Amino acid sequence: MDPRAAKPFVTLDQTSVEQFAADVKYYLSLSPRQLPSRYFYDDLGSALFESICRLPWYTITRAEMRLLAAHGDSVFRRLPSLTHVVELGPGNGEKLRTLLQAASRRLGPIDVHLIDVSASALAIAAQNIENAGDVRVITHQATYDSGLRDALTQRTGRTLVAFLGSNIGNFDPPGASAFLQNIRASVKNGDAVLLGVDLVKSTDRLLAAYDDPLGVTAAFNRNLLVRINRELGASIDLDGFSHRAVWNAEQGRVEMHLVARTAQAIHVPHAHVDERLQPGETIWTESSYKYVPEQIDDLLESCGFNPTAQWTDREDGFALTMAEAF
Ligand code: AVJ
Repeated sequence: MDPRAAKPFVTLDQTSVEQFAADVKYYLSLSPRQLPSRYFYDDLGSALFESICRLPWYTITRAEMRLLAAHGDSVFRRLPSLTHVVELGPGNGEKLRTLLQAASRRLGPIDVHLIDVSASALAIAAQNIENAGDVRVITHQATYDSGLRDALTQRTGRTLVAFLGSNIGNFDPPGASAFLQNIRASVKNGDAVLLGVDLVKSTDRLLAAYDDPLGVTAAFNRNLLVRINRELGASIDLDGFSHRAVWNAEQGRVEMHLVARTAQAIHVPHAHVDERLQPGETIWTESSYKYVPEQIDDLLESCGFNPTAQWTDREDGFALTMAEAF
């Protein structure tokens, strides 16, 4: 069947309640206790994240949009005969739309592959990108790994893989390397990556971005508990946990935690979880690694990509880096 007949077409690969339950059980039993940050993004969590992006204290989104608008044309100039763009975790699609619209010459026809675990995010992103030029949007409801494999088997010509929004910050250093090496293994020489990465800045600014005065990030964090209650039949006392952001200078990351205000019991019937937390005990829910520009180049190079351009926003400390597979 001509894939152009169904547009956008969707590949199913949904995270199940069973997987969520298994992850909650496993990660809560670790020391220190954890919950994976990928579970932030249900409908409410995605809406809260979109609100975070509008907060005056969270500068990542605006800084990156400025860079994409200002330098998007340079990105495409460096990629003549581009035929495919793959974006991992497109969010609402506005970043990629801004990039595509920055091209001064006519692009296309271009196949745009969007990969995300959230069907609703994909639908919104696809809509936002479909009218950004001569593009055909193909969505993959999948994890990055399987979605990427899927998207790249359909590649015919030169490909750009975009990983924006400082999403790479959620990987620890070995994870970030493994992730980029996996991309490298799936692309060909001359294909490129575009990486948006938040930079190290003053502790005050880093903490304000992850512990905002309006409490939106706190709500985003505590929504994990809301999900466990609703989806796994638990009755965790939401008021029993407070939000905490920490700058871990040694590791170069902002950490988010949920802190038990008093002794807390976490009983999750569907996950066979029965944990007791001491007052002050924490659940580590996210790491957002921050980079210095040279670290980004080194990371890319060590993973088989040759950095060809880097644009930085000095005001908000953000870097957009382009690199070519060698
Ligand atoms: C979407 C992973 C880039 O780490 O800054 C925002 C998520 N967490 N506020 C980030 C997030 C708290 C965000 N990323």
